[in-house]
Amino acid sequence: MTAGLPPPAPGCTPARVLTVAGSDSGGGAGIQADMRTFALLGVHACVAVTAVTVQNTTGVSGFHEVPPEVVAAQMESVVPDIGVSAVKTGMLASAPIIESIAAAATRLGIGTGRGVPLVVDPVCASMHGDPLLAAEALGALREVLFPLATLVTPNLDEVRLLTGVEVVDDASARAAAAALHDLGPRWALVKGGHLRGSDQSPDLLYDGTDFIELPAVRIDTRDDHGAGDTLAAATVAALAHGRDVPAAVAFAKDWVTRSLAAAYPLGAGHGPVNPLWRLSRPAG
Ligand code: PXL
Repeated sequence: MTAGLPPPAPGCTPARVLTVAGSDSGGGAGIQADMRTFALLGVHACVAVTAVTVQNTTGVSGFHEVPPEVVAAQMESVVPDIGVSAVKTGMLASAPIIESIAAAATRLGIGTGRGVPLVVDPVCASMHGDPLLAAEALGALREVLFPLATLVTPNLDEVRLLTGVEVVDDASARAAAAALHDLGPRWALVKGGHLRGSDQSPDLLYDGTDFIELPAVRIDTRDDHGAGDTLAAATVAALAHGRDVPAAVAFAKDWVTRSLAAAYPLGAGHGPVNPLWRLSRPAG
């Protein structure tokens, strides 16, 4: 399936996307993860930076927020000029940044029912538990951004923070998907990758009517930094190539599973998932 997305012909303008996200100085997650996957999947990515994190493979020691109006200005600058056919949000840091993004998205025709699909990866904390979103910003995420989202892609910790539902089995995963969908997105994806004690990593996709199960074998690696970003970025790339949401998510699930299988150790902590497996031919 990953053979999937057609490469752009030389000299031809590829599909364009926008990522609204934070920078990871270690190069594993955030914008840097998004850009790797976007490039390998043949889309041109514009960037609206929300925050500059200071981090390495052992954790996040701090971050500097971009002023909310500058986040919106980046979006306003690139979207009318370059044109984008799908948008992703990742680390958003604060409620004022979320509100500014939602207002800009509405002005620019981004979001469910507006023409340009919006994938919201509700990043709350790093894999080490370091906060990447102010606790008081959860309400803004739920109330302002989720209703605009075509798809939301929380992991199980984010599901608990956003809905109060603790996912432990299939029934609670369905309850969580329904609670997420009630917050307004067109589709909700509950990612099972953080399910404890399982050799499976099942995801569950829900549109308010049908549950779609996306099974996958768990790849047992400590080098999984940037997995969530990579899944959402691959989904956005597939949407930009014209796939519908279930097909885009299925494509992305396969992409991230292969990228986890190819992950490499780095530094003293957690290495990144590795979409560079796609470059299997030697250069030259
Ligand atoms: O993987 C979530 C994420 C997103 N964005 C940034 C991050 C992280 C996790 O550490 O640092 C900037």
